Amino acid sequence: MTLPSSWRRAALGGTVALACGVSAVAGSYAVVGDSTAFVATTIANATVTLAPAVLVTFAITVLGDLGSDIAYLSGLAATAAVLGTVAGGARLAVARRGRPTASPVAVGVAVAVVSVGLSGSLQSALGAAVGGALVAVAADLRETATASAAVDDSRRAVLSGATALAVGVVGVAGRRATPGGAAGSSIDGGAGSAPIPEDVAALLDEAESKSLSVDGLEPLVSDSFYRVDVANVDPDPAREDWSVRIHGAVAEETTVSFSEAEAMDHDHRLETLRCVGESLNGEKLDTALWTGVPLTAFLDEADPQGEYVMLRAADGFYEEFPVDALEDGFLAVGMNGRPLPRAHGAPARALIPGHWGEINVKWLTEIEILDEPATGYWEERGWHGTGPVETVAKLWVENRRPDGRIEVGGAAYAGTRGVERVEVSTDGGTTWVEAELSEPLPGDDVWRQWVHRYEAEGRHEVVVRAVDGTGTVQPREEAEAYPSGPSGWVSKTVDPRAL
Ligand SMILES: Nc1nc2c(c(=O)[nH]1)N[C@H]1C(S)=C(S)[C@@H](COP(=O)(O)O)O[C@H]1N2
Ligand SMILES: [Mo]
Repeated sequence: MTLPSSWRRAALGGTVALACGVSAVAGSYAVVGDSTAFVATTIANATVTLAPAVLVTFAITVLGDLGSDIAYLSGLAATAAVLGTVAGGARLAVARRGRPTASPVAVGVAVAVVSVGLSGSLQSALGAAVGGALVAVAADLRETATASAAVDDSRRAVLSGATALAVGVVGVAGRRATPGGAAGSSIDGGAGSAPIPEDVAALLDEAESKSLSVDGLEPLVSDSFYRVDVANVDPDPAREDWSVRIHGAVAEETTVSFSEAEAMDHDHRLETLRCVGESLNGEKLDTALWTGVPLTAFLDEADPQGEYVMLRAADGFYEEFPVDALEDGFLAVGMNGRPLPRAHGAPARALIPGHWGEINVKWLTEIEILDEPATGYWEERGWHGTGPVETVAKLWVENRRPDGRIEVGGAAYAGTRGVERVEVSTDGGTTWVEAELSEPLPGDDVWRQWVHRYEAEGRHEVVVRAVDGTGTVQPREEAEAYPSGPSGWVSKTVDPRAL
């Protein structure tokens, strides 16, 4: 069966256009990498901002990292479709004027214009233009053989697709190979291997020596720290350009630049963060050693007059809470002895002890003091995550010891109330014993580890619960993360024969 030639033309045009779009996205990536100047950033971030709240909640609580990957991929696809449509339009317009040889130029110009609009970056747009134009060149190559039109069309389509693929591979591989490229810049904030200051090293050593040695249990300073980002592509503000503005209901509006913050006396604080959107036994709970400046250092000068505060960030994120919580707040510029990594809010983020992770605003740009309460990003989507964290004991590992005993362990966290003890039941909650706890770390807002070792033959149910520093037992009522954080006691069936 042969298709009418007009259909074939249209199919070819569509394929070439889409290939132009894919190649344009790859071309931009090759030049600017995983930065906010990447041409897909605007649309990728808009997919999250504009998505219905239920979808975002589902993506975060159920899909987790997969959810953000899907959101990012849809952003890439949508950008390729937009740029592809632009490229296809340019090719059609040129063909109508009977000058098909001008098509790569037309595609390049059209893609460049739209890409500048999307990314605000000439470099990024140039990369996109070259990517798109290369496919147009491949598609417009004159045939040498006297093949039939049908064969020729499919050859052009394959050639366009292959060119897009090649640009994609070169773009991604090229970025990965460059030291300043996508992979490198997000990991150490460009710090390289500068020596860790002595007082920081001492605290890290202390955390290491107090960590329980339990196979599979993360140490007290987390090896890998969880991430929650509303943007698909994180901001990457340069330190020289960064400042935080304290304004609104203040006696004196104040702006603090990075070098001013840097010049102030620095503290080091061990502090734990926990996301309200995690599952009951989830792992969005981590601890780091943060370096920075107490927020009072600049708040005193501004002299807040209102009862509430809104923190705003470079990614468009914003969270509101009672101003009192700022008193113990911290502006962190370092993490575990290194400059704060991009993923965790470089160059500076807020840390508000004892509160759910969400008000620990990353890439902080504004502290706005308010007279009236307002609604933050997550609260607009139905969450209640601006207050103090709930108490939780996690059951993260089950091991068989060399001596044959069973070993269960995890972490427990109760914010600034502290963890007084962790209780374990190995009979489904009938009887309880106290678990062994890690020695407390310095700091008012840090987790503890727990471990319990015992003899068991048959399958049994292990249940854990923490008791906070006020003597209050972790609530037993079960609840999903949405809207106020997960609740209940973690329990697991342990089968000694399977360990
Ligand atoms: N600017 C900004 N700050 C943010 C977020 C964000 O998406 N953007 N996520 C918040 C949430 S929901 C949590 S739980 C913590 C997570 O911090 P982390 O990514 O460093 O672990 O950051 C908070 N601060
Ligand atoms: Mo969170």
